[in-house]
Amino acid sequence: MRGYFVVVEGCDRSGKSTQCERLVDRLQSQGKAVQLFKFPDRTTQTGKMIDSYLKQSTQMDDHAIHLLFSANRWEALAHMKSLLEQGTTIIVDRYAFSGVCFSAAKGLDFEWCRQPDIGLLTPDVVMFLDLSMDEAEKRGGFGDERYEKRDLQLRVRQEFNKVMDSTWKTIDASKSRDEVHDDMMTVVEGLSPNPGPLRQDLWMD
Ligand code: Z5A
Ligand code: MG
Repeated sequence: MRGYFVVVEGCDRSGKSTQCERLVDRLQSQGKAVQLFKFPDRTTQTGKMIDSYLKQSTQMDDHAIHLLFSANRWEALAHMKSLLEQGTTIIVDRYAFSGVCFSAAKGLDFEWCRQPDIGLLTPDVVMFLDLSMDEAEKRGGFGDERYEKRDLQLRVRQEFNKVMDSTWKTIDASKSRDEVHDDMMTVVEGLSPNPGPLRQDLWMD
């Protein structure tokens, strides 16, 4: 059987990276084949350009950086696909949904933003870690990265409301780390035992 494709989305500081790592560790400790992916993947050539942009070392046109974030996902596609087909579950920390929501929140056209990611793999489930801006700011405040600003983050949250559909699982990220982890495990354990063929049709409807 193929692996599951699990995406974790959410606003800044909601605990995505913390929880993705915990999910991978827990599932691996159960003897399952699981691998973590994170977007942006800052280690590749496109990822290095994205990293430099986020750290405000370089400037870039909003459209150009949007396309780079998308390219960063396309370059991982073959690897993700082959793992899934071999039966490895992948836990993905941010995906195309972040891509659209951040760029649309900056003012780019929503439909234009979706175009470059059309035809990527479609996740089996998206978990949205929901956290208010006030709660997020209690977690250490914002750093120096480009998008770590309150007004932009509030607009990103509104854009997420547009991309999420009834299949998304909203997780209350204000709970303790253990409680959030348990809620996420419940979602993963509830995935269909027979997920059907891998779908490479994101936003093709
Ligand atoms: N971006 C984009 O524009 N286009 C795209 O296509 C993609 C991304 C894919 C960098 O992403 C930026 O890229 C991001 C979106 C944009 N800009 N912003 N904002 P990133 O994923 O690399 O960002 P990050 O640096 O990892 O931050 P993050 O993802 O927002 O944080 P997080 O992963 O959700 O949270 P965390 O690091 O796990 O936890 C944050 C802190 O809270 C940390 O101190 C934890 O110990 C603490 N924490 C975690 N859980 C809890 C609970 N339950 N209680 C209390 N404290 C907690
Ligand atoms: Mg993170």
